[in-house]
Amino acid sequence: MSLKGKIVFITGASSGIGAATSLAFAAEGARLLLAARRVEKLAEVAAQALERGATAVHSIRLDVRNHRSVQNTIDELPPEWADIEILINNAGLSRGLDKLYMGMIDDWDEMIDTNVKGLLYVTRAVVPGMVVRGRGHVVNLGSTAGELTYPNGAVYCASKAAERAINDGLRQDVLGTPVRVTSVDPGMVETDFSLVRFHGDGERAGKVYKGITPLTPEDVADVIVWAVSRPAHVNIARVLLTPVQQANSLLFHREP
Ligand code: NDP
Ligand code: 8X3
Repeated sequence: MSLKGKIVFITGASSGIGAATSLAFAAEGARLLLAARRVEKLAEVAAQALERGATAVHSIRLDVRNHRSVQNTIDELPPEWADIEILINNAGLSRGLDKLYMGMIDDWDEMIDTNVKGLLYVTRAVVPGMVVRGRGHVVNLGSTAGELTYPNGAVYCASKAAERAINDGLRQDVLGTPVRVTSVDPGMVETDFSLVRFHGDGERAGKVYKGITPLTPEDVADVIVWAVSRPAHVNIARVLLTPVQQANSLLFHREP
């Protein structure tokens, strides 16, 4: 299925997987609606996207945790941007790596508000239009963390287990419409993810990828573009992808 001229809404487009996915859709000639809180980073991605071949780009400052602002943003889109055809629910983060009984409540709130409630708010604002128009595809970013919980990561893992349940539930609830729903579930991808998790501690973040060739954000973007470009009657329910040196969220082979 050609993606040329299709309106793709990507949350968390300012960094990592979201930025790479924006550029991958740009190369297909899509029209990109990019959202994140850091608009200066979005502007850089937007410029690169136009160079790569995006038909048009519209950037929005958006915090997905704010329900009212998510709904208003979608309701007030310029008419030429209103008919979103592909939604990439990518905005997300981890905070902390602590025993559950020692965890920081603020970290928990931020993960659940972003990864679960934010994803729900965006979905609730965008999918009704897809159903009415009779076309659409939602791609949610899950994780290996959503299918196997690892020590000290219970709340992040729970947020991705919730994503998995929401992905499956949405697919059931749009049955009978042409809307498609896919979860893309990566293992370890080298992005700012670990830097954010450790509140800016670069040394600690670097150790996460030690002795491993991690996935790149482009590897994940590739899978997302593949899933949405299948023929209209094909729904890819879920794709789990890991580095070769990762078997699941607990088991790694690290080179010395
Ligand atoms: P990055 O930190 O590189 O990117 C995260 C993106 O999410 C940023 O663009 C950030 O934008 C955005 N974001 C965070 N909070 C909000 C918010 N409240 N409102 C709007 N945007 C927000 O990490 P990744 O690219 O790695 O993460 C992207 C997704 O992939 C996440 O859902 C993550 O859980 C998932 N994932 C990552 C894996 C990995 O190993 N890296 C593996 C599996 C899944 P800004 O700060 O500008 O708002
Ligand atoms: C991100 C991958 O293993 O760091 O979802 O949780 S992991």
